[in-house]
Formats: sequence, C-alpha cells, structure tokens
Amino acid sequence: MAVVTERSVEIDELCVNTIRTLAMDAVQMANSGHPGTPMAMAPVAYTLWQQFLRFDPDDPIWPNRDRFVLSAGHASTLLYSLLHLAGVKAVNPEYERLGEPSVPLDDLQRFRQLDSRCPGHPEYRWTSGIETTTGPLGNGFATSVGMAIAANWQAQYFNRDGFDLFDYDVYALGGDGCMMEGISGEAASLAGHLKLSNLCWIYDNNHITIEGNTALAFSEDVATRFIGYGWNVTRVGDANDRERLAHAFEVFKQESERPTLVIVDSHIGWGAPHKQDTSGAHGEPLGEDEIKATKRNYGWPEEAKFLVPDGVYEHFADGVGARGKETRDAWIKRFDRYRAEHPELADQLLRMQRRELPEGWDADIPIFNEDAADVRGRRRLRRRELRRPQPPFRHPRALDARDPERSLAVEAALVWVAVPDLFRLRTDADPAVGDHGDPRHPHLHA
Ligand SMILES: Cc1ncc(C[n+]2csc(CCOP(=O)(O)OP(=O)(O)O)c2C)c(N)n1
Ligand SMILES: [Mg+2]
Repeated sequence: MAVVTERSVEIDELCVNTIRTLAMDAVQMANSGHPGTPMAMAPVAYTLWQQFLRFDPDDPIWPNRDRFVLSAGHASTLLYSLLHLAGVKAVNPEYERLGEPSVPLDDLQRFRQLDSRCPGHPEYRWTSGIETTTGPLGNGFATSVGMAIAANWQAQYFNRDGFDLFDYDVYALGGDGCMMEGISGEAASLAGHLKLSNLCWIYDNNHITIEGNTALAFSEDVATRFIGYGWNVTRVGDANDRERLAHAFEVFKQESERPTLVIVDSHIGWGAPHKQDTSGAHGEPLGEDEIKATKRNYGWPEEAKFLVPDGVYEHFADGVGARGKETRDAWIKRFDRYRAEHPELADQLLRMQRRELPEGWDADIPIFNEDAADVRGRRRLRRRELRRPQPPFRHPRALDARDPERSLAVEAALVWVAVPDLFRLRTDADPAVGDHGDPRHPHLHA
C-alpha cells in the first residue's frame, strides 16, 4: 500500500475538491442539474478510480478494462469531471481511437446544452468512457449485473491455458432511488445466485432523495436484504474517509465467492453551509452565494470557476493513467500472442467488439411461408439443425419468405448454446432441467 505522506494527502484532497467544484460550477452554469451527490461521492469515485480501476484513459475500449457504471445517472457531473481530469480520450462509433479528449473543459462548461459531450445524464456511445446509459434509477445497477455475467462468460469462452484474457471487475455506484427500484433487487438476487464475485456495488446511503428524507418512504434494512441475497456486505461510515474506502475495495478484490456491496454513509451537498443534508442539494444549482461559501469551506478561491489547480491532471495521469496504461499494454501483448495461437477466437473477439457478425452467418437459416403448414413446420424444426456449432452471437432465427430482409424469431426453437456455460458460473447450482428431464442439457425457450 502506498505510504501516506502530507504531500499525497494534500494532492488527493485537491483532486477531490476539483471534482466537487467542477460539478458545482457546471450545474450552476447550466442553471440545472444535480450538484449534491457529486460533491458527496467525489472521494469515493476518486479513490476507486485513482487506486483501483484498471482503465486506460488513452484506450477506453480496451476489452479487459474494469467497468464503472454510474447508476445514479442524475449525478452525471461526477463522471464527466472524472473523465475530464483523467484525460480519457474519445472513440468514434466505429471504435477507432481519435486521440482527442472525450470531455474537454468546454463541454463541461456547456453541461446540458445542445451537442455537449456532457448531457444531463450519461449516454453510452455519445461520451467515450461512459459504459452504459443511465438515468432511470436502478437500471445501471441491473446492467452492471449483465456486465459481470458477460465478464465471466468471456473468461470461459476466450481464456485458454496461459492466456487469462478476461478477468475484469464491474463497479456500479447508486443511491437510495436505485435501491428502491425493484429492478435492482431482482438483478441483485441473480448476482448473488450466480456468485458474481467480480461485481461491486457502492450504495450512497445519504438518507436524502428528491422529495426529502428517505424516512418518508424507505426504511428497510438494505444490508440485511443483501446478506439475504448472498452478498458480501461492507460499510464505510464516512464518505470522506479514503483509507476506509480503499480498505473496502481491497475487501472486494479479495472476495471470490460473492458480489460485494459497499454501503457508504455520506452527506449530500457536502460542505455547503445551508444545503448539505437537504433535498435542496439534490436537483438544483446551489446558487452563487452558497457556492462561494462552500468553496471557502473547501479552502478554494471563491471567485474561481472551473478551476483545475496545478498538479491535478498530472496526479490523475500518475494514478489511474499509469496503472491503466501498464495493464492495458501488457494485455495487448498477451492478446498478440493469443492471436497467433488461437486466430479464430481472436477474430471472434475483435468482431464482437465491433458488433460485426461472422462471414456467412445467415447462409443456412430456414425460410418459412406464412401458411399454416409452414407455421407448424417451424415447430418441427429439428433439434439437429439448431444444435450445429454456432458462434456465440448466433441466435436461431428464420427469414420471412415474403420479406427476406425481415427475420422471424422461431417460437419453438431452443437455444442450446451458452446456457450450460452460464450455469457453470455457479458450480453447485442445479441447472434447469430440460423437457427430457436430463439435467446435462438445460435449455431456454427463445
Ligand atoms: C425510475 C426513476 N424514477 C424516478 C426518477 C426521477 N429521479 C431522479 S433522481 C431521483 C431521486 C433519487 O434519490 P437518490 O437516489 O437518493 O439520489 P440523491 O438525491 O441522493 O442524489 C428521482 C426520483 C428517475 N430518474 N428514475
Ligand atoms: Mg439519496
């Protein structure tokens, strides 16, 4: 663990306050947005990114990078500030690296304006480094479960002896609203069942939502619920305690059986003299006077706007930047050797990343007419046909005879691929038993 010196504490504090003040200034400039949670969660996101995340700002599409999902999408300026300060580079829709910043300071200054890379909520493929679009509460948490399953699937499908290509972790940060939504509970249950130990959720337990105190509508014991789901639950009593936060992330990294929930007690609008701990810090600008007073509390020049003090960019580059580059470069070298030994798998991986289908993927899919006999015929599709070797992204489908451009789902088709792999994630789980009662051949209906 790095030795904590006065100088390192100072620069860490400076970086955290830079995130906070950028978020406050962006929301104020737009006269709209959510400053309170970025201010409170800045030390949490900073500790995670700076000390743990394996993410190369120069190559935000490197396949084995750790994923960070901001499920509390309303706190988007937290993520935009991080992307800016870490110097994340832009990637175009063709997945080519452009070398330009993903979030220039100008775009942060035009938060919530037309064409800015900083729209109200994070948008996937609009701003490089955003791993998934978020905003509807709970959905980022749920999506992160899919990502963690995908990571396990990729490891099982692509890893070979001597080639651990995939071992990435998925982090998601959400608040009370994300926890209230049913979708996150359902996804958390599945994550516990599948023992997704590569998944870490951070719960911003600030007791405030849009209308006021959570006591109005939310009094369940979240920790106990997650223990019931089979999660590893840990708690950090103060969002500003970066050492405890780092310890919680270490505990996550050491866990190999369960997903981890880190419950972080925080104060929304931290440091704002009149708005901290109130719903007034949730979804409206702090106001010029409150901003000045807050900056004074941070020891910040109160008139300065969008200030990035000397040393901040460099510190991010030395932390997340250097670690990300090292791990990414090592991975690329490994992948080059893998490509020489397993060219077909390497090709599949690159195609998947570019969303390309394999050559001739539609060469022998059946074509049906709409008459009754043919509809019955669909049901009689022989299993042999559906079980032929398929690339992982292939799904049994048929073409509509009248409109060959249109594909029809084959209602009675069975997806025979990948399901056993999914169940292998949890080795002691009883796989679903198929129609024939043979547990070695679980299947799902398409
Ligand atoms: C499904 C859904 N319902 C409602 C909203 C509107 N909304 C945005 S933020 C918010 C309150 C969220 O509270 P919390 O997660 O505690 O965030 P905090 O106030 O702590 O930042 C609501 C209701 C939404 N984005 N998604
Ligand atoms: Mg809250």
